[in-house]
Amino acid sequence: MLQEFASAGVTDVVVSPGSRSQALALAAVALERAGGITVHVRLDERTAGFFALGLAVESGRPAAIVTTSGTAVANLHPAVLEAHHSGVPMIVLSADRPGELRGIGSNQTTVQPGIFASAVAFVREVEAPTAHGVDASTRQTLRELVRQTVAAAAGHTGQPGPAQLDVAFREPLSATLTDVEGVPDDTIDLDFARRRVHTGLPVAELTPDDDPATVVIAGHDAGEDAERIAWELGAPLLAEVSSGARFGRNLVVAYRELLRDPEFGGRVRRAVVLGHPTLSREVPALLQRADVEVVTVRGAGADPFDPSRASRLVADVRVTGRTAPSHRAWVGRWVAASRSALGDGDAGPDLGAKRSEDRAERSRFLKDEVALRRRPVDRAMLAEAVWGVTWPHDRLVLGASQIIRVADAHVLGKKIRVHANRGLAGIDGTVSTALGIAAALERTSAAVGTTRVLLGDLTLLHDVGAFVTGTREPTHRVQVIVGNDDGGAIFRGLEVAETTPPEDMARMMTTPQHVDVERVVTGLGWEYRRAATWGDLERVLTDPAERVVIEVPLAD
Ligand SMILES: Cc1ncc(C[n+]2csc(CCOP(=O)(O)OP(=O)(O)O)c2C)c(N)n1
Ligand SMILES: [Mg+2]
Repeated sequence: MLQEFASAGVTDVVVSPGSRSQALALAAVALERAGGITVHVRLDERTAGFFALGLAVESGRPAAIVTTSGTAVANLHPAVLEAHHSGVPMIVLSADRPGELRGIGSNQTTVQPGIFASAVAFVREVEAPTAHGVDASTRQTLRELVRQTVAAAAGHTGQPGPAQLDVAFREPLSATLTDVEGVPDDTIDLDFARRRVHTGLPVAELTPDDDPATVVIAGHDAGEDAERIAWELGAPLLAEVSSGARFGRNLVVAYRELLRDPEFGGRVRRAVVLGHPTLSREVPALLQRADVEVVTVRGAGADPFDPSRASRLVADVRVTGRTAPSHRAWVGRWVAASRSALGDGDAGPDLGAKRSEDRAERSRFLKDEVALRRRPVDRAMLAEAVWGVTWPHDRLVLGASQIIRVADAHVLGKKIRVHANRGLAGIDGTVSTALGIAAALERTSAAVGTTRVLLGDLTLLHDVGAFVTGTREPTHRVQVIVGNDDGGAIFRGLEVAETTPPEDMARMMTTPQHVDVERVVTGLGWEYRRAATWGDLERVLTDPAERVVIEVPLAD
C-alpha cells in the first residue's frame, strides 16, 4: 500500500507510534530505506496532523499520516478540520481492529470510519490482510484504492482536503519484512499543481470598468494571480498578509481604513475576490452591499467565500481590454491614501544625517539610533522586524489572534511566502505546521531558507508538543518568535471588556499565564533568546540559530 502511495506521488509519511499500526510504521521505514519516501516520526498525533498539513502546504502534495487506533485517530481532528476548510490535501491511514473485534469492548477500539464526520469527503475501509504477501489481484485492488484516495485528497473529484483509509489489522499484526523494493516502475504523477477546483464553474471575462470603481480583494492563499488581475483591471489590490499577493504597484496596505471611508470604500461598485479573507470586518461588509457586484474566484477550502450568498462564483478571471488614465488615477488615489494613513511608520533615525558633514547632525543621528535601539518592542515593530528579515527563500508562518492582524495592518509589499492556518483560524498546531513547512522546504532549492513562526504566547503554549522531537529524527531550521503579552490580549479589545469586572475578564477571557518560556523550551532541547528592545530584536533575528525560540515581551 505504501509503495502504491509513493507511486501515486506521495513523498512523505508522518508516523506516530502504536501497536495496531506497527506494520504500516515498519513498512514505511523500510520503504524510506529503499528510497521510496521520507518518513517523519512525531510523538503525538495532534502535532503529527499539523506537521503533515505543513508538509502539504509547502510541497503541494498530500502527506500520509499513520496512526494507531482509538483516541490516537481523534487527535488528528484539529488538523483534519483545518485541512478541510483550507483545502490542503492530506491522507489519514488509521489502523483499526478487524470487524470481529469491533463493538465488543475490545481494548482501544472505537468507531473510526466517520470519526471526522463531514470534514473528510473520502473514507474507505481496508479489510485486514488474510495472508502474508500480496497476490496480483489484491495488489491491483489496492492500487486502485490508493489512486482514488490520492486523487480525492488532491482535489480531482471535489475540493482538495483530507481523505481517510481505515486499515484493519488482525493478529499477528506484522511480520518481518524482506526485500522491500522502492517505488514500482509504473509511477504515475497526479497533477498536484491545481489547488483550485474548477468543476462546473465558468471563467469570468472582465474588462476594466468605464468609470473605475473596482477593487481586487486577495484573502488568504489567493496566490500571485490576484496581483496580476488587479494590475490588468487597473484596480487597487487589497491583499491580506498571507494572500501570496502582498506586493506590486497596486497594493493598498491600509485597506480597512479606506474601505470605511465614503470617498474610497463608498465608491466601490465591483469587487473581484480571490482566496479566503478573514482578517477584517470591512471586507465582508463591502461584499454584502447591494450596490457592489461581487465576482469570486472559488478557492480551495470546503466552503466558497460568499458573505452575501449572492456573489458570482467563477473558476478563474480573464481580463480583456486595456486600462485608461482614469484607472491609474483611481489606483493612485488609493495607494497614496494608504501611504499617508500608514504615516512614515517608524522611520527610525534619519540615515542622511549619518553621512552628514556636520558634526552636530552626526551626533544627533547617533543619539537617535541609541534611543531607538533601547526602545521596548510593540507588536507592530515586532511584525515589521520579522517581515524585514524574511526573504523569498525563507518562509513565514503567522499565528492566529492579534499578531496576524497587526502584521496585516502594517507590513509593506514584499514577495515572500507567508502561511497561516486560516481555514479555521485556530491557535492550535501553529509550530507543528511550521515544522512541516520547514521539513519540506529544506529539501528544495530554497534549502538555505529559514522558516520563521511569529505567534502569541497562548498560541505557543497550545502547541508545546511540537517542540518534542525523537532523538532519531532530523531537526529543522525554525525560529519561533513569540510576542509575550501574558495571555490572550485580543480579548482586551472586546466590547464586553468595558462593562465586565477586570478580574472576570482576566480569569475567563485573557487567561494570563506565568509560564517560564525559557525553561519550557530549553527543557525540550530548543535554544532560547530574549529580546526586550529593538536592538536586541535586530541582533537575535539576524543570528542564524536554528531551533530557537525568541521571546519578546510586548510593551503594549
Ligand atoms: C484552538 C483554539 N482555541 C481557542 C481559540 C480562541 N482564541 C482566539 S485568539 C485566543 C488568544 C490567543 O492568545 P495569544 O496567542 O497570546 O495572542 P494575543 O491575543 O495575545 O495576541 C484564543 C484563545 C482559537 N482561535 N483556537
Ligand atoms: Mg498573548
